[in-house]
This record gives sequence, structure tokens and C-alpha cells, in this order.
Amino acid sequence: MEQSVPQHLGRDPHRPRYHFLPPANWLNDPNGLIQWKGQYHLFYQYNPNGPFWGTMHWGHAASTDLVHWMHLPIALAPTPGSADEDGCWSGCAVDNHGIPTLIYTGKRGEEEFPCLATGPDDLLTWQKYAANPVVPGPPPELQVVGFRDPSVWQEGDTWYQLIGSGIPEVRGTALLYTSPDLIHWEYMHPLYTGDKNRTDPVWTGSMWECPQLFPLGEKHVLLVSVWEHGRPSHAVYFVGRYVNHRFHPETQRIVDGGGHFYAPQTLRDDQGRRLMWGWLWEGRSVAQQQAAGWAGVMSLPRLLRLRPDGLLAIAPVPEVAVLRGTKSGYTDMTLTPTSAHVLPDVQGDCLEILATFELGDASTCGIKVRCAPNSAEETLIVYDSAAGRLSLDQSRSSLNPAVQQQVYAGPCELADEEPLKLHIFLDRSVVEIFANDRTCLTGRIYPTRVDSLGVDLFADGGTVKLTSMDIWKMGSTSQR
Ligand code: DQQ
Repeated sequence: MEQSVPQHLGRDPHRPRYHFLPPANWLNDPNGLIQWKGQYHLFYQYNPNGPFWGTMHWGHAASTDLVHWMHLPIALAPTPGSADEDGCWSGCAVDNHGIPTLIYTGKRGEEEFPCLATGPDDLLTWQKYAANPVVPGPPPELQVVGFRDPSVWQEGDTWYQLIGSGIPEVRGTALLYTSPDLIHWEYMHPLYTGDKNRTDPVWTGSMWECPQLFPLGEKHVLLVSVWEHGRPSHAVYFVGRYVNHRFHPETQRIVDGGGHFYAPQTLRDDQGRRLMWGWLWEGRSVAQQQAAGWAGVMSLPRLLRLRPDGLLAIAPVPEVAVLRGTKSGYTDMTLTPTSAHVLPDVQGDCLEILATFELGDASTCGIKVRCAPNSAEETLIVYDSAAGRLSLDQSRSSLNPAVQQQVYAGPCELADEEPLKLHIFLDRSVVEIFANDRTCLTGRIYPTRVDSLGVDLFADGGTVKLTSMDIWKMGSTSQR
């Protein structure tokens, strides 16, 4: 049943080795995340016809450890003449009294409808509900922009569904429906609507895709993906209170400021953990994606917790440590503006790096990865103490001018005396960064030189102490 990776894709130096992606072609949003009979199931937006967005299907993979995934047959494909004839877009999976059930977006022309499919216990063959769609369009009284990406949950015996949408002049919204049986749905009201005039602390845009509401600790989290000017932009989380079926946000943040993380979805696993995956889109041209034969990668599974300050703590799941190979360790190094090339022996494009810095009087400090000799190519992870900001500087990541070369940044204010903790996963074209459990920056880089493999440390404007740093060479997963 497991499909293998075409040989030429396996040789692609940019193709990740331990992040999930299909054997070939296009991937976008994670869909239908569920742990079923102990196994994790990851469905995802998939185009079997090429490495470009279009003719959306649901790809499917399963795992027992969140690290090694088995590719399974396509779960959903468009049915000609039906409500999903132009695509099976994003949605979710629920356990309806022992019946695995997918609620997804059927696409027909400009129309978007929640549709339903049920499966057997092995989750392999799905039967679409004969009278799809289960919601025949937006509430007639509302003028909306978009109506897609159902996410469903149960309170007592009653089902609730959120649908991503936008209300012109008011902006992004998540519409709330209720049902006794997953088939008959009644519109209630918007769960929460963004404010088009508010940019601080985040801009929440014109329309929300992939909304999801879930409890976390004493609070609820609303996760949305902001669609702006006809394009995906960034994912936002709100932490707040859910009272009388309305959501009242208290804090909000961009989930990942690296410019390549979108449409996240979560699941609650059997251990009670809230896990999140997001789609990491490419940073290279359509022509380059076409030549590569694949596009789109899934983030590592991330563990969500609630922090005392009301923000989310976001960290990679501990299971990923199974991929750790040879380790290099460093302790107590003082970095100054002239202490370059302090790690001459570390090389690699698939690494995990865990580093702790005691910030001294340096204005900036950080780590360089994928460095070529003489800095011909390098990617910088930079902490700016005064600004309390972390950035991912991809401006010199590649000598190829056709790939994205931007600097992305996110807030990362540290308390007095709080050390800077950087946790970095390098997987060829993927750089996934977690800082102090609260700032995530995920980027895509495409170095051209075979010797762009170095790792280095730097400090500018003063000194910084590297308390400890462990670097592991990471193994690849069995999917390729
Ligand atoms: N991707 C899906 C939509 C969703 C968007 C289509 C988010 O359902 O709104 O591939 O990336």
C-alpha cells in the first residue's frame, strides 16, 4: 500500500528528509487530523496531477509515532456532477459514535459547501453522503466572502460547526452552526468576527480560512488563517473565553512569523495533548516547483500549551528526538564581534540545534546555518535584544535570484535575566525555529552550493555567552 518516492525526487537536494510530504506532487493544508484506534491519521490537500495547486483531493497517511508516516490511498476525490465536482477542499474528521466521519468543503464553480463522508474502521475507503452538501450555502441573510473549511466538535449530544468566511467591511469571521446528527445544520451566528481596522498586535484580514476552536487549559483557542488579496497570508491564534457560544479573545498572535506556515489544524490525542500541524509552502517559483516534481511540506507536529501570560507555548513534539544521530556538544563559549567560525567541525543540512544564550551587552546575536565558505551563502537566525525580536534572515540563503530572499521576524520579548533558547530544525529546504517556547519562525531556503553546510555563531555590538549548544545530525524517515 505504501507508495514509493520516484528516484529523481529522492535525489533532490531541497527535498526534506524527515518532514512529512507525499511521494510526489502538490500538498497544502493538513485536513481531518484524528487519532483513531491509537494511530495518528493525517489527511491533507493533495493534487495527484502535478506539483501545483488544483483538482484538490484528500491525501492520507498514518503513523504510530508522529515521526514515521505510511502513505495510504487517496481518501477523497472530486465526484463529477456533485457538490464537490471541482475539488474536495479542507475540512475535519470526527468520531460519530464509532463512525469515522469527514466533513469537508465541496467545491463546485464559485460555490463552497460543507459535505460529509463516512468511513470504515481502517479509514481507507470513504462513502460520500448521497445528499451532499449538508449545508447548502451561506446564511441567506448574510453577504459573505468565502464559505469553507468546516471544523466540527461535540458538546454533550449536540454538534457544532465553524465555517471560515468574511463579512465585507467587517472582515474575517467564523460562522457557527449547530446540528443533532451532523446532517441537519442550523445557522446560529458568527462565533467571532475580526476588526478590519486593527493591526496591533496582528492584522486579521478580509477572510478567514480553516477556523478551529478548541479548549486549552482554562481557556479556549480560536485558530484562523488569514486570506488577503486573493492569497493566503498568515495564521493567527486568539486565546480567550468561550461563553454562550460566543468567543471573547484576550490575547492574539501570529502563529508563526516565518512567512511559510499556513492553514494549521490541531488534534487532541489519546494522551490529552493538543497537537498542531501547518502547511509549509514553497519559497521558489512555480517553474522551479514544476521542475522539482513536488511542492509543499507539512510542519513538524507541534505541542500546544497555555502559558501563564495567556499566550500559547508552541514546541515540537518530543517524539522527534528519535531521529537524533551523532551529537556535537558545546558549553560556555564567549562570543564577540570578532569570534567568527567558532564551529568549524559542524556540517549538515539535516540537523537539530538546541542552544542557550545568556544575553550580555551585544545588540544582536544568533546562529548561522547552511553557511558556505566566505559566507557566499548563509541563513541567519538573529536575536535583537533591544527590540525583543527574533528574525530569520534569508537574504543571503541562496545565490539563485529566483528564490525568495526575505527577512521575517516575530516578537520574542524576554524577561530580565531570561536566557535565549533557540531550538532549530534544519531539513534541507525547511528551517523550523522555536524560541523560548513562544516564538516560531519557519522558512524555506534553497542554497545552491553543495558546501553550504556550515553552522556558526555570532554576536554584534558586544559580547554574549553561549551556555550550551547541542547539535544532532538527524536521520531520515522511512517514507523515502
Ligand atoms: N486551502 C483549501 C481551502 C482552504 C485553503 C483549498 C487554505 O479549503 O481555504 O486547497 O489554504
